[in-house]
Amino acid sequence: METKQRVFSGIQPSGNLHVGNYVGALKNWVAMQDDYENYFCIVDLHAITVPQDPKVLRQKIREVAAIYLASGLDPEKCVIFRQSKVSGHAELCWLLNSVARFGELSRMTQFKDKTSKGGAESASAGLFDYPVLQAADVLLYNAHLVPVGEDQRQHLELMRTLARRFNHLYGETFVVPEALIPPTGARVMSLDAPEEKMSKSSPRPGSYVAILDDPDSIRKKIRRAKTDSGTEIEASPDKPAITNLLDLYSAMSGETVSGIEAHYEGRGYGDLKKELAEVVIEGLAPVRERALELLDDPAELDRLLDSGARRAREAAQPALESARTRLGLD
Ligand code: AQP
Repeated sequence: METKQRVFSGIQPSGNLHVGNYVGALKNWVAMQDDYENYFCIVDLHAITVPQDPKVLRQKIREVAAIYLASGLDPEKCVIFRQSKVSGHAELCWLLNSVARFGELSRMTQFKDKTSKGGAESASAGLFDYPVLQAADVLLYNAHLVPVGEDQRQHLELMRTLARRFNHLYGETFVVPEALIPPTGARVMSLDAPEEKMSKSSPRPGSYVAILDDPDSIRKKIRRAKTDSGTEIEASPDKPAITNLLDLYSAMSGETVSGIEAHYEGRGYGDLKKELAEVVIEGLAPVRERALELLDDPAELDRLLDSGARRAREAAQPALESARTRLGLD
C-alpha cells in the first residue's frame, strides 16, 4: 500500500482569522488534503505566549475549528485538533530547546516585530521560544511538508536547522520538513498600513478583513484601504498599497495580476476597490455562513476536537519516543 507523505500546519486562536490566513494557509490546505496525510492543529499553546483572556480564548478555539471545517477541511482526511491536548508538543519543545541556540532565536524577525512596541525585556520567554515550539509541532509527526504563508519562511528554516542538528548530534531521528508557500496571497499586507503584514491580533479592525466579517463591513474596510499616490492601477515596489490590493484580488479570484491590471487600465482606484470587495465577499461567504452554523453546536465541535486529539496523540508517539531514546532519556 502506498503511504502518503505527512503535512502539518496550524493557526493560532488569537484574534480574528482573516483573509490573509485564508489565502496564505487555509485555501491551500483544502486544495492538497486528498494527496497527503494531514494534521491541522489549533495552536493554542502558541496563542498564550501573549496575554489572552481565558473566556475569549475558549471561544476563539472553537471559532478556528469551525473555520477549518467551513473552509472545506474534511475530518475524514485530516486530523483536526488542539495543540494543548497533545502533551508531546510541549515535551518535544523542551527536548529541542537543548539544541536550539539563543543567538539563532534572537535573529527571528517575528519576535523582533512582535516586541518592537513593548520591548523585548517584558516579552514572555514563550514568545522568544515560539519557533522551537513550532519546530516541535512539525517534527513530532515527522511531517514532510508545511504549508504556510511567506511570513513563516524564517521559522521553517530554523525548524530544518534544528532537525538536521538533532539528527547530526544524536543520530537520524527526524524528517527534515519542507515549506510549501503558495505563489499568490502568501503575504497579505494590512489594508491601512501596507508595509505591515495583515495580522489577526491587530488592535485596528480596519487593517484586516476577517473571515467572519459581514459583507457591509468588508465593503467599508476595502473602501477605506490605503492607496498610493498617482492613479495607475499597477503592481510595483513603489505602489505597495495597490500591489497588495491586486495580489489579494488575484489570490481570491485565481486571475493573474497582469490580467487584472489590463482589466483596470484607464480606470480609477474606486472601481478596483468596489469590485475587489465583491470578489472577497463572494469568496468568503460560503465559509462564513457554514462557520456560523457550526458555531451553533459547540458540543459537536468539542467532540470533533477530542477525537482529533486521540488520533494525533497516537501519531506523535513514535517520534517522541525515538527522540527520548536518542537523548538517553528512556
Ligand atoms: N498576512 C498574511 N498573509 C498570508 N498568510 C498569512 N498567515 C498569517 N498572516 C498572513 C499565515 O496564516 C497561518 C497562521 O498564522 P498564525 O496564526 O500561526 O500566526 P501568524 O503568522 O503570527 O498570524 P497572524 O495573523 O499575524 O496572527 P497574530 O496576529 O495572532 O500573531 C500561517 O501559515 C501564516 O503564514
